[in-house]
Amino acid sequence: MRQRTPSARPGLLASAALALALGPLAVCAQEQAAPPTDPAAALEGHRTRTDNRYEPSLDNLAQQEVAAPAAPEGVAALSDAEYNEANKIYFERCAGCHGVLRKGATGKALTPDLTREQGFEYLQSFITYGSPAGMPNWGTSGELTPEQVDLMAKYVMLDPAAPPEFGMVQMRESWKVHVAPADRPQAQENDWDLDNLFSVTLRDVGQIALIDGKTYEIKSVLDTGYAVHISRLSASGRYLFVIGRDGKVNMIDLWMKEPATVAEIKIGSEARSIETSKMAGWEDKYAIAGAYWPPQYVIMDGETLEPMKIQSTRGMTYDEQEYHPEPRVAAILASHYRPEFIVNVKETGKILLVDYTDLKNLKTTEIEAERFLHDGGLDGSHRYFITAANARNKLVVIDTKEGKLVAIEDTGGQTPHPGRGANFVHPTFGPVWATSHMGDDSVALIGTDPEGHADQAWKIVDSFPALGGGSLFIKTHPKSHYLYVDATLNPDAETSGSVAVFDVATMTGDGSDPDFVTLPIAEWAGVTGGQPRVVQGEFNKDGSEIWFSVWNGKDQESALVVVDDKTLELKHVIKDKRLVTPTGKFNVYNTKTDTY
Ligand code: DHE
Repeated sequence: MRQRTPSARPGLLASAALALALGPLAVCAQEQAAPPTDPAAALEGHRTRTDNRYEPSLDNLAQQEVAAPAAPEGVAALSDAEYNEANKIYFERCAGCHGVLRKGATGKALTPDLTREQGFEYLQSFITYGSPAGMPNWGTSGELTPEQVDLMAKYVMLDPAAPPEFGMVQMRESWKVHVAPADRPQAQENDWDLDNLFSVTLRDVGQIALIDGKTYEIKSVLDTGYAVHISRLSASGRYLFVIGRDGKVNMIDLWMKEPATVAEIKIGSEARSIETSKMAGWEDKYAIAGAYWPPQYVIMDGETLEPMKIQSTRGMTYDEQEYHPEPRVAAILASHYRPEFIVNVKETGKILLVDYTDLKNLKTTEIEAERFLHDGGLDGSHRYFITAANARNKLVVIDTKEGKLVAIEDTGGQTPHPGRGANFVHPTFGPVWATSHMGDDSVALIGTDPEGHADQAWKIVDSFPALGGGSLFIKTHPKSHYLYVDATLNPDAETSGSVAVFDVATMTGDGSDPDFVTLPIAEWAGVTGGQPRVVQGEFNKDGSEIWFSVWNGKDQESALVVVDDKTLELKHVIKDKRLVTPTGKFNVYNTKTDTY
């Protein structure tokens, strides 16, 4: 068993070019240290890491017009126009770390009592040069002009703009049932192979594409919320749920002759997660969606999206037991062992097991986990939930059968980002679950077999390098012998356009790094212009192919590349004018059965 200590690699050091390429991804500080007293020295020492540039951009809140607050004596006033310009920059680039209310999240608090004390020059210098502990160098990187830096320094000395709450009244106003359950088909009315259908996020056009997994035909393109984040399936596979970053949920009936949205609702202003009830006996009964703002989740009727129960996640952090005003809801998964939803609450570091059997007498198990919980998935047996507390470099393991914390392990890497992770049987360590990292090139494996491999269970059993830092997703399939690792956010174009593939059979676990082959996915796509980034592998139903998105700018050509899992050769390229900024892909069968 070994754990590698990854070294800082030059390829990881993000540049202004990276930030520009990432476009809408916000870039903010994490747990920054004291501001620089000597700006020149700070510039010398400061390098912004890739993972510091992958923070939530609250672009929906950024669009809300607000009136400039009054400036107290000694603080510069801003006009409404200036305040709104600053507010937009703040929500797009800073709120992801410093919080909507500026009370701190992964980054420090920026409340006026603190910022007025620090003063204009100090703030201006900090924003310009950043800090080695995580604050990007906004000014010297060229991402903000000197005028914008000044504006932001003044803005953070004024009172924060508090966006509105979004409760039952607003949710019900936004809720629409387009086709009542009684008027929907009694059986599948189209001849689509639904199990092998892919729902593909078309990020920047607020749409999803439904693509046949065998013929690669785009069967339909449907309008959805803004920048859809993920798709999930009802347990039966009939209903497809997608959630936009603007909190809009579309529920699509795949049985209709022409699948369409049968119900919709908005559950907040900023959201990233959606899931459906999967416990035997509760299939298709409920859906749940989580919001970043307001910090809450809502349980909805699984056939109509009628909002039934809204729960705020505001509360105490698990460790210091201090109040946090805006703990975001990150990943949500459905338990297969109990009628419960597993809800990651990011800033308080709690995992909630929400029992949906009796919404009037709601029972919730609150597990002390680790702060900054983000994404995660189930192990191969579906009993254990493994999730990344990514700003803490930790994996947390929950036993969904017993409803208990099992382990918290340091991955040995920087900022784990597994997506739902990858389950496979390692030749030496038995069943393991894998994550890659945003902040370095490492892949970490955690043992997941407490019965057969008790010594390795819930320990990081191996760690080895893949292509480079900036990886977002890792994937395999029970029928595949390969492990695929992307490097989407790597600043090097060739690296971010490629995927590393490990042959599981060659993983010896003896301390040597397993070899990998590099698939030049973006090159295979043959798209012209831009810097296409390859993101998120997703298998087809039978595990014979893996699809990757070649994600280019909105006005540039993008594509989906299909790789043959047996030969690792290019099988097909899907190109179409309608495939604008494809990112996440969700195969119906694999998503509904949690196969990954
Ligand atoms: Fe994601 C999953 C949050 C940026 C593509 N992303 C998730 C989940 C969360 C999350 C909480 C887990 C959902 C779940 O399982 O219920 N993502 C965030 C952010 O806060 C962040 C960092 C910034 C933001 O402003 O949203 C962010 N994510 C991105 C992207 O830029 C990506 C690459 C492209 C896109 O479409 O926006 C992206 N995120 C994805 C995908 C998944 C995801 C494809 C699901 C992966 C899977 O296999 O399950």
